[in-house]
Order: sequence, then structure tokens, then C-alpha cells
Amino acid sequence: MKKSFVLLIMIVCVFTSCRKNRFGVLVTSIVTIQAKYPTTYSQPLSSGANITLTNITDGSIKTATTNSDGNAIFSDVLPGSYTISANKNLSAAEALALTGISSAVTLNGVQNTATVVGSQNITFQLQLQGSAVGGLVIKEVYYTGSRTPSGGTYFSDQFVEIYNNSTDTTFLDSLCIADAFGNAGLINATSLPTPFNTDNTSVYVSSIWQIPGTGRDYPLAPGKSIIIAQDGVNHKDPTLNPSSPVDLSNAEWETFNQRSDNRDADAPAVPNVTRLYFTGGFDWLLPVFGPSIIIYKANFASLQQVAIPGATPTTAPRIKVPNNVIIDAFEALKDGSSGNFKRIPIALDAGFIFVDDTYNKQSVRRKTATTINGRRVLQDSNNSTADFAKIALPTPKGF
Ligand SMILES: [Ca+2]
Ligand SMILES: [Ca+2]
Repeated sequence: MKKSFVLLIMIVCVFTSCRKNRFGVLVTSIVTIQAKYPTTYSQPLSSGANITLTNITDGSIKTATTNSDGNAIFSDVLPGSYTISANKNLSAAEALALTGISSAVTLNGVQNTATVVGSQNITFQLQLQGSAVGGLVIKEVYYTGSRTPSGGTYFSDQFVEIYNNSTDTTFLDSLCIADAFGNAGLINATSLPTPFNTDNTSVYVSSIWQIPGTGRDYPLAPGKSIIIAQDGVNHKDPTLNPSSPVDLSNAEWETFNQRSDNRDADAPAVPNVTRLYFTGGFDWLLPVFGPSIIIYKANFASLQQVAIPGATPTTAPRIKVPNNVIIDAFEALKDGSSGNFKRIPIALDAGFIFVDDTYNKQSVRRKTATTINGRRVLQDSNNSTADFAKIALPTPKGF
């Protein structure tokens, strides 16, 4: 009997008197929740975030909104264990100011156990997280090639650079890169635009290469890029082309087109992307008059193989890549009057870029829209005319 009474007193204490001091005054704390934006954002603290403080024991809920200092202040918080959660919706305009990318995003944050004891003035910091704003983009395409000292043509130094233009680390595993079928312009008097241009729902590609990996093997941090070289070697080497503008021996990847005649050498220091489909010659030669390139993720077996209208039956089919799996598209054509030769649907790329000549070392590079905490955010309006600039020399990993 006595034992039970003591136990009862203890239970009552747990639920009542522990919240009061020995004079019977309620003991409460002032709890400040500070909401923090992801570190890739232009501001550290989030104002206008909705904060919910939930008492784990009795389920009672308090809510508040963070002020201009990113703080939500809760007074009269009873001792106990709490879950803190936060939600903040950013409009496209707000996201543009914070991330450089105009795209609405929802941010959330949760701390499952926040303990409040006695009378405190305590601050909890809550990290907001959301899906990545922005994505992978094609940053630079060096397709023109160069001249050798004796005036010969050299195109093995081509490369494509892919940049993480988002706020978060992204994984390159299974990313595919492919070149669209079709002429870049009036290469000769009888050149015709691609017969696939009647379908604006897909891009029809000639060759496809894929980055290997099973999902999380090849992370790419925000503001970082990779080079996919036609050949991952120092092209300035005297045995290659001393007049080449690039050393690609540090490229992340190269296209190795394995052939029985060994016409394409496998640079041992540079890993090879996987050849999924190939209709070219000795190597992954991009059209020096202007290539159109897409990056996408899709299972190769799920893609339709389509015969080229009007081509001979022995001509290899092209691979139809639907717009909705394409992450980024780039189009270069022969010159400013080649617009009717577009190979990429307007929905993916409303324009095209061009350079002055073939084999003149010029490159095309995506413009920088803004810089946030040292991270360049590249311009991506889905229009290569506006987003790319012609530059005199290629700038792998550079600006
Ligand atoms: Ca190669
Ligand atoms: Ca290699």
C-alpha cells in the first residue's frame, strides 16, 4: 500500500510538479528555432519558414514562422522532448535570387528529438533541404578541331564538358550522351535537313555513350564538371598535333571505339565511357560543321530504333530518344542561315550556335548567369543561341 502511494507520487511528479518549481510556479523555456538554407544558397538563414514544434509525449503542437533573422521564437515551452519540423516553399523568383535558377522548390527540415529541460533560453538550428534546383548542363563543346603545323586537319581533340548546374551533388551513373542525326547545314549543294524534323517529340541520335556505375559511384558536386574527350591524351604532344589547343590527358572520360584494326587508341589513364550504340567511323567524331548533343537517362532497351526515311535498307537505324528523358540539349549548326537544319525540337532548344569556320580552334561555351558563394550558375534558357557564346580557344574546366 505504502509502496503504491510512493509510486503514485512519483508518477504525479513526472506529469505535473516537474514542470513547476518548488513554489508551484510553471517552469518554461524560450525556444528559438533557426532555419538554415542549404549551404549552396546565397543566404544562410531562411525567413518565412513555417516551424512546427510537436511535444512527443502529449502530441501538442505549436507553430510559428521564422522572422527576418531566420528565427521562430516559442515562449512558454514546457520541459519535454519535441520534434521540430520546418517547411518553406520558394517561388521561382525567390529560388532565382537564392540559387540562380528560376524554378520553384519546396524545402523541408526535421529534427526528431529536441530536449527542453527546466527554464532555458535555447536555440536549435534546423537545416532545410529540398530537391536539387537546376540540373546537369552541357557547359562546353569543342567540335571545330584544329590545324596541324603543316595545315592538315586534326579533330581527335574534340571534347564535351558536362557541368553540375544545380544546388546539390548529382550522380552521373548511367548518364548517356548522344549526337543527333542530320546535317548541320548546306555542307554541299545537295545537303538536306534531317528527315526526322517532322517529329518534335524526340531526338534521333546516331551514337550513344554511357557513364558506367550502379547509381552512386560517380558523384559530381555543384559547380563541378567532367570532360568527355574523343581521346583522353595530351593533343599538344609533338607526335599528335603541337598546334592543338588542348591537353585532355586529365579528362574524366574518353570515348574508346574498340575496333579490330585498333584505329582508336585506348588511353590507359582515362576511363572509357560505355559504347551503347555506334554508327560512326573510327571514333566518336562530332560533326566539325556543328553537332547537336543531348544528355539523358533512359534504359537503352526501352528506346525505339527507327530507320532513316529514304535511306538504303542497309543503313543503320537511329535511336529515338523522347524529349521527356532528355536532361539537356545543345545545338550547333554550320552558320547563321542554317536554322532550317535544326535537329533538336524547339521545346528542348529554341536556337543554335555557330562558329566562323572548321578546324579554327574555336569553341562554344555556356554563359555564366550569376555566381553564388563562388559557385557559377550557368545560363540555361533552353536556347543555345542565347545561352552559348563562341570563344577563340577551348577552355576545358575553365571560364
Ligand atoms: Ca577515342
Ligand atoms: Ca581509356
